[in-house]
Amino acid sequence: TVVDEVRRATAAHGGSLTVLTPGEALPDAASVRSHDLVLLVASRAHTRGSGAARQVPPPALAEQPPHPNDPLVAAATDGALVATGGVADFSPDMFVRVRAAGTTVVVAGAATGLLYGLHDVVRLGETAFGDCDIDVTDLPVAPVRMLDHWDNIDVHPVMGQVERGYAGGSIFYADGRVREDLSRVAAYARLLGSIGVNAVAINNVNVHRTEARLLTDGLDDVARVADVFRPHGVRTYLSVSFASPVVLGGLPTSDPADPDVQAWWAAAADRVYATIPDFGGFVVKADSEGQPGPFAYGRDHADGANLLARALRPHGGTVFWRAFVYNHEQDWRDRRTDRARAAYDHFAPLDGRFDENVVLQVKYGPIDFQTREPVSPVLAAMPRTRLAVELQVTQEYTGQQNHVCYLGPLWSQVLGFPLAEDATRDVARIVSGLPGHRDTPSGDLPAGGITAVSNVGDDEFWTGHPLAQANLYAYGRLAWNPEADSVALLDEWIGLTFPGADPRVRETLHTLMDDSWLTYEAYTAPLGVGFMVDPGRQHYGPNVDGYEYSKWGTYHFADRDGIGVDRTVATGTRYTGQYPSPWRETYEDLATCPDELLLFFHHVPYSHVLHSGTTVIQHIYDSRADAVDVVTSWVDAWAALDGLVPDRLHARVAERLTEQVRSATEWRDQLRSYFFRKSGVPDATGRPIY
Ligand code: GCW
Repeated sequence: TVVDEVRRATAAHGGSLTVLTPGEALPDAASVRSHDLVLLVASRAHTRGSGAARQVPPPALAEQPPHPNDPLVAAATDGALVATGGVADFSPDMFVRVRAAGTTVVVAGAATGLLYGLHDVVRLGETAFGDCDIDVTDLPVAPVRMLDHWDNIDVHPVMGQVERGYAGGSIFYADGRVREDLSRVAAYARLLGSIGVNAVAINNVNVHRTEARLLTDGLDDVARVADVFRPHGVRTYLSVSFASPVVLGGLPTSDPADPDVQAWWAAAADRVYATIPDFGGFVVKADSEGQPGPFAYGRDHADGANLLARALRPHGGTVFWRAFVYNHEQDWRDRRTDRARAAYDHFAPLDGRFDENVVLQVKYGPIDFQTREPVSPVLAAMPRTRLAVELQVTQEYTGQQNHVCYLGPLWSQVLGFPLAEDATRDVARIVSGLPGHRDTPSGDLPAGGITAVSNVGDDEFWTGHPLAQANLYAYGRLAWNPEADSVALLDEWIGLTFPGADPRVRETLHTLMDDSWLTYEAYTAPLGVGFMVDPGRQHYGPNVDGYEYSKWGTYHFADRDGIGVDRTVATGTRYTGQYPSPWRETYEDLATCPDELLLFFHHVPYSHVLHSGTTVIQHIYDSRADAVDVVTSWVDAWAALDGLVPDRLHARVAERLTEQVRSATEWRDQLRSYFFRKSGVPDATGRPIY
């Protein structure tokens, strides 16, 4: 009867109705026209074994046979459907799920909403078919929810194939080209669709020679990848080199003001869209860590971004332009230059100058994906610019997928941080174009989205450390709903990944993972000071002075008396002045600066007493030792799950935990010994120092 209602409503709106038979694939977004309706009759069987993050990807929804007794009706309309009780005004990704008269109905305004609604049912499993009446409306907060892949086609001599990748080679490329067999990409695409990710950039932002050609000679291959992502609501993007007109086009310049350069980009974009009509756009790292950019021609980053935006504009494409621009050739003797200031200094003055189809992509912190950083002040400084916040799912600075480090709580904190408008507008609202004060009319606030660097590779478990899958899962779910509880999302992931497992599996995973980010922080660089990682080992493991006398602008300034970076307006680099009130005052004043960011903002003596009541030096000693005890206890906890989870997965996690204990111990001993040797202050607990 619901089907009949839907059929009547469709006819009333002049649409045609398609009923998919089980086994048929879902339509892609482009094929559902206004007033058309697509119904898929699915069933309880579709909810089984479809964990979004399982080691062996689940079969597609439509591949499973229907169960005749448990109807699920999913409907896509253009908006004014009333069959389920007055639902109207769908945005494309929105869906409504209703349980009435023994039938579960998913209604959406477009094929993507339908897809998300079906995945929602899969996630819920039996609950979606329960007796209780449910009526749920859901839609994502951020319009773009993107994953960036730092994948190279060629294997880079230092970085490997995937820059900062800890899960083997690329799922996209092998043998110097896009893979013939894209079945792994198809499984990944389905996984991304299931967590609401709707955009993917498929190559490294450091665009090397071979990869630059994806934009030209490689287009047919990129189109094959886009074909695989499309049915799952995911649009494909490319990272491009700003120097493409020179490198690929043979022009003498890439100057944004040069008409030949403009024409080259326009023609390049025309070719892309002739091959891939729904291509997403470009991601650009310019004038950053050696990548070419507009500075070479005396132009600024609005000139640079708009050049590309104007080429994409006629086709509906977007430029994601990264704000990660700083001087990577700094003299460590120079105490006035502060890398934390760089993005704001470069970009805040350009607010209002970017074209409508430019999104400025800002790392969550002012430095570089550290375990603990304050939120970037750029996100509060550009109200007339579309902004996206960039997170790092790949664990470059958080244990490189050897360490258990569940990042959901870090991202919740970033997305929920009330940065702007008198601390009423959080980061998620800023990047989604929502006002802070809830009584402020939304007007036309610019919206960008949420982006992150992916952590998958061709590894058997996708992410190297099997538990790192939870980070990918939580990223998508938080980008959809930044207010979701990150531990509840972890719980959801556990349920989908280990369906029907012994309750001890769930319990143990919570023990290991809930606070693992804080545990990781507690044995690595203290109190927000950052780095202390080993430059010779790709940032893995401790090396307190590893970057202290280098050109990279990341210093801790520890001497015999104290440690930390003075970023105050009063006596330091004036970085705190980049924040709106109340944050500039909060961070400026030692009395209000939170402990966990103390050394990011202030240089203090080791005897400085934290709000927690302990001194800085004793905190360094204690947390490092306590954290290693915690990690050590995980080994036995995990061992007890032998036989309760798949054997290979058990073995892989056990192996990584052994390495985590070894590495955490090294961190503990190097930091405790280093600071004892610097300060001469003994550890009050008398635990060993070397
Ligand atoms: O954190 C740094 C990484 C680089 C990376 C860069 C960036 C892709 O160490 O590997 O380059 O950030 O974000 O561009």
